[in-house]
Amino acid sequence: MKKFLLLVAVLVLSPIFAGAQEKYSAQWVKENYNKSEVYITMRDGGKLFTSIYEPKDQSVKHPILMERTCYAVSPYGADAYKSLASYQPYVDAGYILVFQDVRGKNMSEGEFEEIRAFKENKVLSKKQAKNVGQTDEASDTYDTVEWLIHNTNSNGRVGQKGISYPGFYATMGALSGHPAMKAVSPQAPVTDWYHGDDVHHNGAFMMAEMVAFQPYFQYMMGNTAVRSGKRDFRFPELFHTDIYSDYLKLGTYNNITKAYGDSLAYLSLLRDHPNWDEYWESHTVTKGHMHDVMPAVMIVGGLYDKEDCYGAFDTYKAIKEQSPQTDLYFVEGPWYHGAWSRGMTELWANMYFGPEATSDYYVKNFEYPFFAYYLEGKGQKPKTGAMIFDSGSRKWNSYEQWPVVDRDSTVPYYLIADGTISTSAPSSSVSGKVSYISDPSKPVPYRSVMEESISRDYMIDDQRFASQRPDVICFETKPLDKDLTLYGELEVDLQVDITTTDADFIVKLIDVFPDDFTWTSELGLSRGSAARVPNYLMAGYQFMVRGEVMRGKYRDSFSEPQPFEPGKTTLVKFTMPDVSHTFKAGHKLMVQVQSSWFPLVDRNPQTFCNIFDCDESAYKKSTITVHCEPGAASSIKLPVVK
Ligand code: PG9
Repeated sequence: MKKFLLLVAVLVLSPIFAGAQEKYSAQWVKENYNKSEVYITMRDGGKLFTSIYEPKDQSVKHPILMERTCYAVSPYGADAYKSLASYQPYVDAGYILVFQDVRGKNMSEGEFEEIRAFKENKVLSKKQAKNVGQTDEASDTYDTVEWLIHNTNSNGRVGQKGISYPGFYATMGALSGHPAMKAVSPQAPVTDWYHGDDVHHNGAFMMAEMVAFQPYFQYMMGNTAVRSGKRDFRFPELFHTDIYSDYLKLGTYNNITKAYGDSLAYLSLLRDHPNWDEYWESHTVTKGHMHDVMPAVMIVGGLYDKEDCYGAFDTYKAIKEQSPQTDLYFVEGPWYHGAWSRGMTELWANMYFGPEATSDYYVKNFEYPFFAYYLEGKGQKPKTGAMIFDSGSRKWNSYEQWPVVDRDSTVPYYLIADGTISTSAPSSSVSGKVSYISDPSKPVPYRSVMEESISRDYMIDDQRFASQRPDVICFETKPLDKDLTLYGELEVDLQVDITTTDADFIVKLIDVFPDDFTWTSELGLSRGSAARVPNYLMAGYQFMVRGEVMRGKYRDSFSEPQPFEPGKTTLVKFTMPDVSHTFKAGHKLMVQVQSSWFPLVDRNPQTFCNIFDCDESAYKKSTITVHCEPGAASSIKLPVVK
């Protein structure tokens, strides 16, 4: 009897509970959306797999928000639904949500091309298409939008957004030329893989992330394996302990690629293109292609994004310069890669950035109002310009445009041989130089914790571990007597001599917290406060505001590397991604200089060669000397807000 009653209870109550499915969950989506999976045919006949979620309510026309991705539009299967929790405002506003596998990836047909080159002078649509071979991500977007507005219950207004590689596809979407594409948001967009994003920074190879990524990306996401279902590859067991030890043991780049049987196409391509050349030029969309951007564009980036911090600034500046008529918006927060869309709270690792740094704040105040205006005609037109968070004062600032201080208006802060920093160039009385030995067999670790993969936290880590090393030289001011605000571009000028023929230079700009600093006192909290603050010893914390590497052989030209003449004083000048940070009174400004950042960056053998194709014998110790003398002064040029 009891079992019977239990069964009745389940049968009677379940529809009620079913109806109470958690909103935006996969089950809830299944009950409120129709999902269709279609192959949309591009102008050259290629078919791209597209997953479409349409609200069941067909009584009104809906805006379309699309994401094109190389990372799979799972779950696959018409009856398999995804949670739309991360699309909450768009679900609430009844958007059609579209997800597409880009050409050559996962379930789509065709050949994949890394950061596929944008082709100028393409035909704009199938009707005009005479030479249909002219396709790229922009034309694939055009053809997709054309199909969507004629085959869904859309209001004829399409938006696109994406983070990282999907951010790159959003940039290409902004160049599609389709009149229905009204609003695009490239977020942490992959933009320039040679100067500052993901693969190289200033010509130096960002090894650990790239080597970890490529096998997964080429094999697991390649459409041959995915569409055939045959994933018959086996990755070599290269990593056994922590990445510092593992990569040191692996040694050369050739050892890594040989372990994969030279099967990782992109790693082989890097060996063939070690310098900036036509390949990189043609695959960097901001180099002259960001013209005639028709839709409104909101660029989003993280000041502390370890992958594409550079790309957000670069894309914004390129559109501002090359497409001045575009409604352009720029939002930069104190974020790691994708944080604004992936649950950022008011604190991250050892830092507290406050309630305006959260992803909820971002969506509510920036992203949704942008799409709502252009795709729904809702609300006031947002004010174009830049919204940039100050990671020192923890406040948003809005500007007509960014940077506030450009490179030509920066102020030199000179490195003084006694370890201080001065706004006056070194005079003969303080003239001198500082040396360290850079030993490739004992590279400077990129953080103090040993782990299995690169951590995003390194971007805001405490740098005290490094300042205690003999192969890291430090310069610092006295405690500041008033706030020092830096909003904009910065540059490094090092006058150096080395005892070999090549070297890397890593410079870190650091905010040194006072010796009595605690978050509770900083935030005016009572000692017993229950507020969430990081529980790390912050007294004397060395907060990395910005760090960047420069591969010395490219100091005069990224396309024509030059060896150093041992012992000859040489200028190494390079840029670092923009900053927005106030060093508060009582804090100190520190600069650290070193010549390895391992295994974040591959080791420079410190002999002039193609590092992607050298052997262990090339790796040599080098004595690095930084000059702080009249006529050979070293400095960091800072975007000081007067
Ligand atoms: N920016 C990330 C990445 C792309 C390609 C190689 C390495 C990293 C990303 O798309 O997530």
